[in-house]
Amino acid sequence: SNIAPKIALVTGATSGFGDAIARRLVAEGWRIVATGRRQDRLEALVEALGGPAVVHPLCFDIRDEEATRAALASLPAEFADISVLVNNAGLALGTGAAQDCDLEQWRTMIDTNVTGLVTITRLLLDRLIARRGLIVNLASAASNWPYPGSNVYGGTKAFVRQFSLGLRSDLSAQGVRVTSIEPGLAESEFTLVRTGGDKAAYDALYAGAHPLQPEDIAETVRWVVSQPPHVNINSVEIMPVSQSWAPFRIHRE
Ligand code: NDP
Ligand code: 8X3
Repeated sequence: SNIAPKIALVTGATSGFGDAIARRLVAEGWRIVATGRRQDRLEALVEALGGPAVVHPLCFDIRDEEATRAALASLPAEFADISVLVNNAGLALGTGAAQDCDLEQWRTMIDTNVTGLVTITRLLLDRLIARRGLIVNLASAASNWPYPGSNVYGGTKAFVRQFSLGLRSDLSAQGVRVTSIEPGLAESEFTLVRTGGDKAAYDALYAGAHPLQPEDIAETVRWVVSQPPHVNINSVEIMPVSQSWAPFRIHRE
C-alpha cells in the first residue's frame, strides 16, 4: 500500500483502559498490536475490531523478558513498524498498610509495572526512534499523591511518571514524544484484581462516585496521539469530579 500504516502497540489490551484504547485507536484508523496474557480476550478483541488485518494479538506475560522478546520478534511485517507504544499493562495488589503486606505481591507489582514496562520500552526504542514515534505511559494519581495503602503501588507509578519525563529528556533530539497519563478513581477490573476478586469492595469503592470510565482514558490517549508533531503533552492528571483532596491527617498520641 502507498498509504503509510499507523501502528500502535497497546499492552494490557484484554480489559479496562487498554481494551478501550485499542477500540478508540482503531476507530481513528490505527492498526493495533494488542497484548495481554488472556488469549481468549485477545481473540475476542481481534474479532470485534475487524479481524487480523486490523488487530494483531500477542499473548505473553510482560514480566518475562524472553517471552516479550519472542513476541516482538514474531510480529509480521505488516505490524512491525510501530510508531506508538501505549504502556498500559499494570496492576495493584492489596490495599493494606505496608506492615500487613505480602512481599510476593509487592514483587509482582514491581516486576509488572516497573520491570515489564521498561523492558518492552527498551526493546521497541530503536523502531520508535526510526519513526519519530510516541510513548504513552499509564502512571496514576498514585504517582503524585500518597494515600494509606498506596505504598508499593504508588511507588511503581511514581517510577512510571518520572521514567516518562526522563525518557523525554533523552529522546527529544530524536523527535520522539513521551506522555505520562495519571488517572485517579476509574472503574475497571483493576479493583477486582487489587482486592482479590472482592465484588463488595468493588461496589463500595465506586458507589455514588461517578468514577472515570475506560473510555475517558481512551479519549485522553486519542487527544495525546493526535497532537501535531511539534507538541508534547508531558503529563496529564485526570480525576472524576467527585474525587479531590483531603486535609493532612494528624495522628495524635
Ligand atoms: P485492568 O485490570 O482492567 O487491566 C489491566 C491490564 O493489564 C489487563 O489487560 C492485563 O492483561 C494486563 N496485565 C496485567 N499484568 C500483566 C502481565 N503480567 N503481563 C501482561 N499483561 C498484564 O486495569 P486498568 O485497565 O484499570 O489499568 C490499566 C493501567 O492503568 C494499569 O497500569 C493501572 O495501574 C493504571 N491505572 C488504573 C486506574 C484505575 O483506577 N483503574 C487508575 C490509574 C491508573 P491480562 O490479565 O490478560 O494479562
Ligand atoms: C489507580 C488509582 O487512586 O486507586 O492507579 O491509586 S488509585
